[in-house]
Amino acid sequence: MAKATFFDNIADDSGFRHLTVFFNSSEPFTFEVVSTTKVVFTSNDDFTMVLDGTDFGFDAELGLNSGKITSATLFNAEGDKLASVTDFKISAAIFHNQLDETDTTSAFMNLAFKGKDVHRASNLGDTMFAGKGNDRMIGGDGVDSLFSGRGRDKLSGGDGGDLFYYRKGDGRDVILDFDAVGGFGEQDLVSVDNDMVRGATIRKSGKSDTLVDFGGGDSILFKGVRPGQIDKFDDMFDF
Ligand SMILES: [Ca+2]
Ligand SMILES: [Ca+2]
Ligand SMILES: [Ca+2]
Repeated sequence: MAKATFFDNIADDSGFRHLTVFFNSSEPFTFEVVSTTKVVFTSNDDFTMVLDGTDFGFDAELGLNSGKITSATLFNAEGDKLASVTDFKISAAIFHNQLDETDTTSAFMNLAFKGKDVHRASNLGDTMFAGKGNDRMIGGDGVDSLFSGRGRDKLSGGDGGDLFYYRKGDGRDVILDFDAVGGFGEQDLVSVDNDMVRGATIRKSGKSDTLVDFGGGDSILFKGVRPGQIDKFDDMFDF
């Protein structure tokens, strides 16, 4: 189970920044094998990602070619800790191959977050991806963007109007603290395909919850929300 923790806002204006920039082969970075247990990646704007692990081996042609990565810590140019990912184990060689092959930002995250993870936001607006598996995502203050992905996920946005991204096949998710009433800066929203919204049914679940069922095994349970508080075209749309 990976644990991802954000200490400071790592997103830039595009919303997808430094946790991913290292893993995008279009972005220049350098890396140094400090020891058999430590590798440091440095981006062109001097952010660093420290990978800790075991038995790292390096080959001049193949690059990082052996060992396991067990934690990743991200720092800004001033050395402030921005985020950490711990409690996982991925092959350094597989990870390194992904760096060469992928044109996406998500090689590391696909590998590290494929199981059951816990993602915890900072008190600024964070963008978090949980990938596959039955994950737990915990937002903080600010506008958080939660991409919970496949699996039965348990989600909390925390204070502030948060954005929950939901796609076909994402499974039976639960939002523990959805604010459907809103008020300035507090309204939470679900981004979901407009066709899915049109086909959705809304019903009461248990004593005080609301189930929005998209069919095909896809649903969101809104804990502590009454059915009358969910206007599907107001709380849920594709954005
Ligand atoms: Ca996951
Ligand atoms: Ca899910
Ligand atoms: Ca919220």
